[in-house]
Amino acid sequence: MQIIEQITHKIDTGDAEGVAELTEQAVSQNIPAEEILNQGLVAGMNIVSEKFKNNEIFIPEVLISAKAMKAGMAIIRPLLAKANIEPRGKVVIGTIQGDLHDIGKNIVAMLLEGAGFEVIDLGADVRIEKFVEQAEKENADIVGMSALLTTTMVNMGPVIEGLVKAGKKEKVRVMIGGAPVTQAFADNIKADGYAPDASTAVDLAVNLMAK
Ligand code: B1M
Repeated sequence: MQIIEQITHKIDTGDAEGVAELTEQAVSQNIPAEEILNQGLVAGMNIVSEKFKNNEIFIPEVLISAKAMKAGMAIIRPLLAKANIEPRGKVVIGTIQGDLHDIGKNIVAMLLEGAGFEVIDLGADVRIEKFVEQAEKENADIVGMSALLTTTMVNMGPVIEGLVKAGKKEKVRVMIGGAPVTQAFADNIKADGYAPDASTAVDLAVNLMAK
């Protein structure tokens, strides 16, 4: 089995130590960090997602795999972030209020950093008001919100309304994503952009900065 496939397998089986070890090995073999992320780590999490959906595994197993995913991400994060470059823009990002899913958001944050953005990561379950406060405090160019639940994506619209009320919407662009989010939903809540995956999120952020 190739090393990347082994990483995928270790995510699936929730072996954090194994993932860390193999990720180190892949890095030392000069396999590009983006390849390790997309073909190895994310591919593993996709298998886990599918099994969870089909009731083949349950929350404890998913958490163990999520921990393994984080072990691998910690190793490649510094490689994705380019040092000493003028930031392309400042992004305040977080998972929306009520929602604890942070794996996808972390990947988006990591790739944005890698593409030269300064990223302020507010974490998960971020209050609606906190997005507005932090956008103002950090003088953000972009606010990025992630939601994985149909019950929490509805909290994204009020953030945009909060930015409008605070007189910030003219300056700040809002981008959203996460499994249940769609372009139609983004249009409906008047977000400036939606991205279905982390690579598209980077392209979107670059385009939003040009506007
Ligand atoms: Co949860 N969960 N979960 N879960 N969980 C889902 C989302 C679910 C679809 C599973 C299912 O039932 N089929 C379902 C939601 C159903 C719905 O709302 N329609 C669900 C549920 C129901 C729940 C709980 C309610 C379960 C319970 O307690 N009964 C509970 C909710 C807790 C809460 O948040 N309040 C819960 C809990 C959990 C865990 C804690 C066990 C764990 C999260 C661990 C963590 O994140 N630290 C978990 C996980 C892991 C999942 C699944 C299996 C995988 C999510 C994931 O990490 N995917 C998920 C099933 C699924 O999505 N098919 C599921 C991998 C990740 C790389 O993809 O996050 O989509 P994703 O991110 C992508 C894109 O969406 C995009 O780029 C990323 C990378 O390409 N993207 C953006 C994401 N954010 C973006 C932002 C952008 C742009 C793009 O701009 C800013």
